[in-house]
Amino acid sequence: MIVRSVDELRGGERDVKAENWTSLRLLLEKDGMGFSLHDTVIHAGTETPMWYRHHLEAVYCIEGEGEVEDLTDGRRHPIRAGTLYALDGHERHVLRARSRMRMVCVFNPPCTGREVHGEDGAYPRPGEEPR
Ligand code: 9YT
Repeated sequence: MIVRSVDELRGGERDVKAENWTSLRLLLEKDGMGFSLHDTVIHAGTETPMWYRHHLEAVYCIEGEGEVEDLTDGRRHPIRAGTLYALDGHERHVLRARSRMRMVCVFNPPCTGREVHGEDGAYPRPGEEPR
């Protein structure tokens, strides 16, 4: 059994910071679960384009509010605590955080560790070098 708390991850290699977000990676590929699980804080007022070409991602908002825009159809969906969005079609999207947003994110296949978004907003294909 794996038991782990975010408090013990802060400042370590599972604590990954990018310009618009900071993410604590509770489960990664090496944990052998077949998915990764992230506790991610999106900074207030930010706009983040993303595209997971090689992953499916589910994102469950537990704090804050904002919106996600699906760039494949232009639809904007309000996001608040209790709302889930799941990218079941590898959609390009933009996340806009009106306030600080805290999100629980699950990736399949699992993230390996140090990924941040590439120039195209994507994470590398599993097996490729993390950027
Ligand atoms: C909403 C979001 O950013 N999901 C991705 C997870 C997080 N940025 C991470 O751990 O890379």
